[in-house]
Amino acid sequence: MSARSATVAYIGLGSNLNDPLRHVCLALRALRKLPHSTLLGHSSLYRSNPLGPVEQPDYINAVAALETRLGPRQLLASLQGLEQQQGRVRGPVRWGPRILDLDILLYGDLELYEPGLIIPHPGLSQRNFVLYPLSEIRPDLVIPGHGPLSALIDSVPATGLIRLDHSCVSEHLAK
Ligand code: A4P
Ligand code: MG
Repeated sequence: MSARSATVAYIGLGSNLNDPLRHVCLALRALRKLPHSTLLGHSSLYRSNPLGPVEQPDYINAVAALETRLGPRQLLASLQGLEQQQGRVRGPVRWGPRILDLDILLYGDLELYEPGLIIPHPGLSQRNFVLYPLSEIRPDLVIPGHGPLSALIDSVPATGLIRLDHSCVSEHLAK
């Protein structure tokens, strides 16, 4: 890998199939071990109402801050690798239920609009299950192209979003 300076990226985690709490916890553990990267921290876990066209279970969501020397494409490929390792099968339905979804929400100040990779993530500014966990770890964040996170929060109610008192304890991971 060519030398690249470290950038702080924010990763959105979501799961609503096959013990979602466990899958989000496993994904946080996997992010901790991601090459060329350091997990700086993560939000609480949240339960959220599903956004999407099909009837599906509630989601567990969280946001992680990752300092990384991976470029945006390398990071996306690594995250998709983690999704696959945890058994994600891409179904035909967009926004359908999934074992694990890892989205790049932000990558430093980067604004990118390319086939297969859009940063900031296009749903970020309207999704309470992204904005509230993000503000838990970086309330002062300014979102490229959108402005202060605090202003976005003011315009998006926390309807259906519940912060969980759940830490990813080892017996849960050991299952
Ligand atoms: N892609 C483009 N930009 C990005 C990015 N910044 N990060 C591309 C990650 N991927 C990005 O994603 C489809 C394609 O998006 C990828 O191949 C990648 O090249 P996917 O994960 O295969 O499919 P998807 O997740 O079903 O589609 P999409 O449009 O990314 O959906 P979202 O936006 O991820 O939403 N409700 C609740 N409560 N909580 C959730 O977490 N998540 C979704 C999925 C729907 N409803 C939800 C939740
Ligand atoms: Mg996705």
